[in-house]
Amino acid sequence: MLMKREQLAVYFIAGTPNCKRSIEETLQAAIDGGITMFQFREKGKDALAGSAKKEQAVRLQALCREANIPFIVNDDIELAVEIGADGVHIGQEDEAASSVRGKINGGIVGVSVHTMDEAKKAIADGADYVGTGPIYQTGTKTDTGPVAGTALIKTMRAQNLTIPIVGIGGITIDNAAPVIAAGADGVSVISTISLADDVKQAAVELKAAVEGSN
Ligand code: 3NM
Repeated sequence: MLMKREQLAVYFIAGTPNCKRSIEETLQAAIDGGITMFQFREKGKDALAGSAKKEQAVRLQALCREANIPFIVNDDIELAVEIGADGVHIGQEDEAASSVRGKINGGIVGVSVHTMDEAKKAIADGADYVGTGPIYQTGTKTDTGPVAGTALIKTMRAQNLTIPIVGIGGITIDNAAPVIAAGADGVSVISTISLADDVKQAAVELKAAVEGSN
């Protein structure tokens, strides 16, 4: 699946430990609210592993297929290949994007970057998009670097990097606009959607915040 930069607009990420209701119910409501891409990130306490993780992935992939949005797997390249996911998202500690690209047969490769050098390397390695954060304070991931704000996004654009960019970390309906204004194509969120009382409505409002600031 080729990726269009518009597909990063409202990029929902979740694993089973992030959701108040079942992850299927949560993802379906988020899809109904208009998310444009989904990443299965099964990490942390009580995370599924092995066949349970795979079966969960396959169920979520089916919902994304039905809605025609990309289904991306975080880190687990083997799982992504096995189930034919639309792509993978990798961090700096994972293998290089160039090596992942060879394994996933035309799929989307996203890379987390925190500096200009990492961004340039990701591009040289053939990444389809880069994610950068934490833009704001987040309680969801505890091993992030310091809060970065939107400076790197602005620098990437000022230096004419045209790669699709998504911001991540602490992004809400109220603070999404500056991320787009800085030059990002979209926002990645976990808790703003996964922990919302009304998941569909949260996705609707986040999308409006992103589109309103274009
Ligand atoms: N990566 P929430 S921050 C998965 O900075 C992840 O690279 C980050 O969750 C990074 O939207 C983060 O609930 C957590 O803040 C995002």
